[in-house]
Amino acid sequence: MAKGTYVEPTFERDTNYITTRILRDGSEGWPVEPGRYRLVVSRACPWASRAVIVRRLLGLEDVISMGVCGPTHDSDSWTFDLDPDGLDPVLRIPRIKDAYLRRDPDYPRGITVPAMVDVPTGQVVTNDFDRMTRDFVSEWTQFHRAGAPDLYPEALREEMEPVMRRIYTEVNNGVYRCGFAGTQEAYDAAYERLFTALDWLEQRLTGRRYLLGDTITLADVRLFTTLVRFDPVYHGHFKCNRGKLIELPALWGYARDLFQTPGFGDTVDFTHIKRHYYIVHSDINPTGVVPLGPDLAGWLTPHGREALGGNAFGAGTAPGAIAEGERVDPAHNPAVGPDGLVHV
Ligand SMILES: N[C@@H](CCC(=O)N[C@@H](CS)C(=O)NCC(=O)O)C(=O)O
Repeated sequence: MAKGTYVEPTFERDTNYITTRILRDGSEGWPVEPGRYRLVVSRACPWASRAVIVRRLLGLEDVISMGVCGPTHDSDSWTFDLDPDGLDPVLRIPRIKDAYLRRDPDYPRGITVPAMVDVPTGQVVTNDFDRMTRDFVSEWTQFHRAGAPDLYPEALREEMEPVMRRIYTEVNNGVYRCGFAGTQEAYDAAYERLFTALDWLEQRLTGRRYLLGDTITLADVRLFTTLVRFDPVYHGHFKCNRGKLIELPALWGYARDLFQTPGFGDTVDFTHIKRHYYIVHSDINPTGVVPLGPDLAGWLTPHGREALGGNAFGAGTAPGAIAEGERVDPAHNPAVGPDGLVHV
């Protein structure tokens, strides 16, 4: 999101991306090639977390490496402060901004995650989160693991697109519209829009296991990253407080169902999430105090959604082990064990 938007009456997201695509036919200059690209993320960021989840669901870890920035970027850039020497071990840079400047020395827009970086040249190829995950699905097919789910099934696309669109504008972005509203009127309108959409989703998910029916799709990944942040951050920090996620029975059951599904909860770092929002957004939380709650124990409780039928991976299988360097710190997510997996 662009700097300075905080004081605008109505929050506007910077959606000007570097839109170059990494394609099988290499027609935009960057071909699909195992080992060539590095996905740079922050586990705090909901948009980056989509890419983290999709990469794991599809089993692309061995072909696209991942660099993880610390949760509290400064006004300049996300940094690799979690790495021992403050440098990304592959790109050998301290800030993701450096990869943006390699691509364009006068890069004028927000330095955002997720970003796909070309390792040989050190340049950002794309930071278009929407296209990125779609391309993981359609362009990297040859490198998907055996048993990878079809996250964008041909037969469901027509129904999926408006659902994903509404989730993006009303929910993923809707929470930010509440949080960064600069006037009472803008906030009131944003709050109405958000909870209207959550009521729609509560209804939709009452009779369906997943958003599009019996198996997970990209639409579920997109909704999950907002839901998992709702009670820890959006309810308080962004004033999305008509109620908590845990008070919406279908959405809460659905969120727990996904959380307990390999590839979802095992990517979540609650500590990074809370530190990012409460510390970085000093405009709306000037003290920088990070709340201790909420109690996260509920994420592991039975969700009962099996009764709706369906199965997350359809004809496929769940992703397996997580490489040691990619595990979420168990101190940051009470559901993960030392192997990085969620244990129900
Ligand atoms: N800008 C993208 C999503 C990416 C994004 O906004 N990432 C945030 C973190 S959650 C970011 O990197 N912000 C840094 C900044 O704006 O300085 C969008 O249009 O939705």
